[in-house]
Amino acid sequence: MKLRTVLRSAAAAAVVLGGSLAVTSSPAQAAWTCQAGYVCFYENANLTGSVAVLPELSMSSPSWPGQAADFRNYSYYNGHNLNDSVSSVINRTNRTLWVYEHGNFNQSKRGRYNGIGAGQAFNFGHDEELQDNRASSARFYE
Ligand SMILES: [Ca+2]
Repeated sequence: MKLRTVLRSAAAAAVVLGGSLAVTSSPAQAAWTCQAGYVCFYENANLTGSVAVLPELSMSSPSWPGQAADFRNYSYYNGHNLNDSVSSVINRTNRTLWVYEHGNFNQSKRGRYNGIGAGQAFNFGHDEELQDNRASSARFYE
């Protein structure tokens, strides 16, 4: 009797999971798939949590200057501010993206930075590199 109950609830859980996968089409939801030509920043590691897609860093956008000098001006889809909160990023452009610890690309302050290669997904927080929850600006620069 007890075993049957467990099996029934497991089946119900599988149905619920299948239903949520079918409607994953909005960036407001977890596991947003970053589109080709865009850079997507995520609030949590491994490209999870809320996402921010900055038009300034997306070549397919008309507002492309290739840089975002101050992450305080951006938010994720959940409304949280981008500054000092990014944990992972995927660069789906064909150029290297540079992410900096301070605003204005570390130009007025020494800080850490990381280069994110074309097509690369990256978790911040490696030794000696830009730490988790510290990114404050980003740009393409060759
Ligand atoms: Ca974070």
